[in-house]
Amino acid sequence: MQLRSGLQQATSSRISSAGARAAIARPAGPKRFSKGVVMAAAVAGVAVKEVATTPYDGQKTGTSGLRKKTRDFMKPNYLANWVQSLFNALGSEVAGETLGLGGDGRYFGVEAAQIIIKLAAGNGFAKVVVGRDALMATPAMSAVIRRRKLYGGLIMSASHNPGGPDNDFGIKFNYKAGEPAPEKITDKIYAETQTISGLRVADIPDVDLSKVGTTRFGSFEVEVVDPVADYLATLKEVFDFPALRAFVSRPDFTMTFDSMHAITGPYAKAIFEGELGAAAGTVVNGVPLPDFGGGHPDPNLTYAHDLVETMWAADAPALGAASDGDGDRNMVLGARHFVSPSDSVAMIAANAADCIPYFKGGLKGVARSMPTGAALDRVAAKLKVPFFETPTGWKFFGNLMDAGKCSICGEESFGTGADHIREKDGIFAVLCWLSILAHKNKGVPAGGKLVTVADVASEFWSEYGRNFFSRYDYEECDSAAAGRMVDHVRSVIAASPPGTKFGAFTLAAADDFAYTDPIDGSVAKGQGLRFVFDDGSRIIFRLSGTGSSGATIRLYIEQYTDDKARLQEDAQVALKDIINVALELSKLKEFTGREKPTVIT
Ligand code: VG1
Ligand code: CO
Repeated sequence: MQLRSGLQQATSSRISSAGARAAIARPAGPKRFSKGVVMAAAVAGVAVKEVATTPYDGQKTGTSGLRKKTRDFMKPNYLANWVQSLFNALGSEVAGETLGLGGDGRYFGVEAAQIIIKLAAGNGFAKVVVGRDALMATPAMSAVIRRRKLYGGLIMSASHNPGGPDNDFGIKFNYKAGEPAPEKITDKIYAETQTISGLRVADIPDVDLSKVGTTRFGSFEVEVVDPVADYLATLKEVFDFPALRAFVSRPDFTMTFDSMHAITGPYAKAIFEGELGAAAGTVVNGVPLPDFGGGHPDPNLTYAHDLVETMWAADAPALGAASDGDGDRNMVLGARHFVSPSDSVAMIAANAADCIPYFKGGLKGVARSMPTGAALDRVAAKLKVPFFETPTGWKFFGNLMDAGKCSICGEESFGTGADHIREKDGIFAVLCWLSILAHKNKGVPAGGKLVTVADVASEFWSEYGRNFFSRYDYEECDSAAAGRMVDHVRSVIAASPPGTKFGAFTLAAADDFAYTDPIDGSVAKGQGLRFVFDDGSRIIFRLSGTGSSGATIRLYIEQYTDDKARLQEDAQVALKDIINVALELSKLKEFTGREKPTVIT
């Protein structure tokens, strides 16, 4: 509770009179503070303290929110500074509005929620809707914002980063349509954090977040809600739950879902075991723990190793899946079969209209992030729907969806989603795969051979060919060394005109990816160094924007084949040559001293 004592330490607090005035709209533009000013009540009946503060360095939003060490977030006013900066950036818009709030259950979440509630009341919000025990998965927050028409929501999560006092905490803001805040908002927040001088804190007690119900302070309300209900209602509008229930209850079908001790436990239990009637115990590691059981809640082949073992066993279930800390990522596996996320989004898109009621009328368009494998491009061409290639990070999909140009989108980083909400959605992806399997197995009698995940993949590859894809992560490298490697790769790009040979590959183009949003014209530059070869193969380098210390280098590799004899090849074998080209041209080992990546996908 260091942070709260930080608020209390402030010497320049003033309590304003708690008059019976209605909410006062603050003037547009950032709010500036001057010592000793008595603040007006932001909401009728609530006294507001003005608390002096000073800026912290480096409160810059990365790919998805602000992520730092938990101990940084626990420093006096660290979280409050960022939240107040957000409210300053939003200006008078927030007066009388309702804010959503919740997080992935990691350490410091409940304390953080109490701080945020006081700031929301102090800044003129009329109401906060918060998940019970301050819990709310990222996709669920997006659903809550949309269903309840909230002004926006704050998600307390560092997603797939480990949690606990010695690991990471994070915060992100989602806006009116449920989408991650666009860069024009996050840039403003950062500017505010550099000059912040005061906090507007409502003088109200902590709220009991353990029980569903409403607490009132004057005309300010805090409503504690079941974190699952709205999200489930949204998913019921997308999928045919009775059909899925019938399929899941087949005695010859089994599945397992690993919540990795993170937020999806309560959701997965309610949906798979409750609504769909899967056997008790289908959901494993289903109780959210403040430190995720000491694990790394990132659903990939390295960190979800228990699930991988289960799925490679002789008696493996037909479907296995896992999700990350905040529930927006998914990994999908069949028995002894890994579905690459780049393929997963393409396979879902190819089958969506036939298998999922929400997409019955066809897709409006599809989108993927630039480093994501290009299988989805082929599906778009076949379906004759618009296709978009965006920078890494979900915030770039929001505008396309709001404009009705994109139904399904995905990222290679285990992110899959659709326009039912504005976030990637782990459980949604699993329900998509269940829907595909349910549809393809409709005519299979009990005891017959079920169509498997591997069968769905093979069928797709024989139709479209296969985009082999792999990502190498070099986590927590020395930042300066990583920077030097990036500079070197830039110099290689500058010196390599089309036609340059790299091993057996001939360069078609190389650049630093930039994106112009087709809806609002905003431009995002410096989004990844890419080499595209004349056979469509690609090598991409990016620095991660979600880490909390050091630099994580991501190397993405892709190569296409329509050679029927090679479709089932192991991706690492298929990509061996091009991976070597990437390591050589970047001198990655030389610059970083790393012999091997930390994670291979
Ligand atoms: C990573 C992924 C990116 C994803 C982001 C947030 O970003 O590469 O695709 O959108 O994490 O995911 P970066 O900058 O580290 O490469 V989540 O589930 O952590 O909110
Ligand atoms: Co996440």
